Amino acid sequence: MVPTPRYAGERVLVMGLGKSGLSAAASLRASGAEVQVWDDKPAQVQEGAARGFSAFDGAKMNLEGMRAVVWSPGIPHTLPKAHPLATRARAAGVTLTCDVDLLVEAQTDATVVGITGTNGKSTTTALTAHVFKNAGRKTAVGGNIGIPALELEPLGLGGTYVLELSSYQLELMPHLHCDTAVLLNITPDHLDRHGGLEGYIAAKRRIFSYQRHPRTAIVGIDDPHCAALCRALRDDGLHTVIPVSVQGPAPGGFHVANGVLIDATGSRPAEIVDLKTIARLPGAHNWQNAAAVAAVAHTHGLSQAQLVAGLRTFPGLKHRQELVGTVANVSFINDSKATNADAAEKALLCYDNIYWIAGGVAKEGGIAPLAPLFPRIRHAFLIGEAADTFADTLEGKVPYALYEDMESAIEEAGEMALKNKLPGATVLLSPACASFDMFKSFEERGDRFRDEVRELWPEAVAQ
Ligand code: UMA
Repeated sequence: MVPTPRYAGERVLVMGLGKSGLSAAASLRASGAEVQVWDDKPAQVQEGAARGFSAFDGAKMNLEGMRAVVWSPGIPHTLPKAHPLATRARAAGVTLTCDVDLLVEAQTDATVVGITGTNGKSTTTALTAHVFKNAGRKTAVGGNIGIPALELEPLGLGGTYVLELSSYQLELMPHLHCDTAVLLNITPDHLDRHGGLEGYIAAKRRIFSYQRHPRTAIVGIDDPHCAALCRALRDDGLHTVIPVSVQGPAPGGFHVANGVLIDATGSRPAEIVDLKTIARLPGAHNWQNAAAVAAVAHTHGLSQAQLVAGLRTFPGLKHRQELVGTVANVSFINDSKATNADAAEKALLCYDNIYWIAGGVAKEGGIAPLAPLFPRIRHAFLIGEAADTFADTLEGKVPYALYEDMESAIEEAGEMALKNKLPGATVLLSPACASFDMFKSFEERGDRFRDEVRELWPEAVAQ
């Protein structure tokens, strides 16, 4: 646990008792703060009580003299409608902050690498941390990736925190100071929370605020929003800007050409590694992640050999094109994190001869945007609420069948793939849907996929 001694003897309210709130409350209490907590869900108030935190009704609580409100990032505080407690706190002049801010405020001697972007931030964060740890650096990884910041170890001087930062967290970080800040890409997301695309971009841009030496800004330049931001950062002259691209050269930065990662920071571009030879980093989206990691490693003095060793040994993340196993040349891939068509597209692009398990609670537009990739799909196995609509979209283009449960879909998909013996055949769970009609979360859906594959084909092994 990271202690937060600056709050010793101060009154602090922790709003929201999910993962981040509970860990913030624990750190603050252990550091001598007078902690009050609140959550709008009675079950979470009880969870707090079970850990010894007394809840004060947020609607009635006296906020005068409160040092800060540690706000859970998922709770709207401004848009689409400000939570009344946020409005009251601001009126009383109390700062809204979040657990990650408390970490960077407490660990000023440690190095902070912050990573954001609409897509790929979890993989880039995990990969950066893996490369650093593999090179023997004292490293801790957390933030939006699912590990609350204050649950990490105190690292102090010589340590590096690799933090995934969401747009929600970036808005709640008055003490943010990344030594190295990475912005991978921007496509419209969470627009209701930020009042539109401009607000979302402004939140992402905050990652470059108050940076400390070497003030390195690593920016993916393959979308127009980030390309414009990269130019603006170069123009301001305050940052060391390193561009990253998988679509073309990135002078002074890192790019990927035909799968080969290239360092163009020196006088002559130098090839680092052919990413096509690294099975755990499939697809152009992962190459962008790898190029950003190369830029971070370069900034922090890692050698090319250390970078490549880390890239090659990265075990990958669960539920993101996770290779569950291979049976007689058929690969079983768990991409349960793909909760929309955009994310499923990234996986469909990586494989040929796909036996595709899809469905759940569809997003607007369904799978229609994926039509150019339909020729890669040998058969679709549809589940959940969206099955009928997806069937309409696939009609006449891709053979399909509907299933009551995911287990039957997995069994049929695997049997068909094994019988057809097509080269590079892949049974791919990449649902293009949220999971809530059949599962508690995308994690539960992915865990069930992995368990079922291993039960049906115990010989499936992930190399
Ligand atoms: N709550 C209220 N009032 C409300 C709404 C919620 O009291 O009006 C309470 C809920 O009852 C619940 C708590 O707030 O008890 C939940 O807080 P939270 O949503 O911030 O969730 P945490 O469990 O604290 O998880 C947060 C991040 N969640 C969000 O940003 C939504 C996690 O990111 C992060 O991993 C975790 O902190 C640790 O840092 C998740 C996420 O979905 C993965 N992030 C979004 C994304 O990636 O797109 C931004």
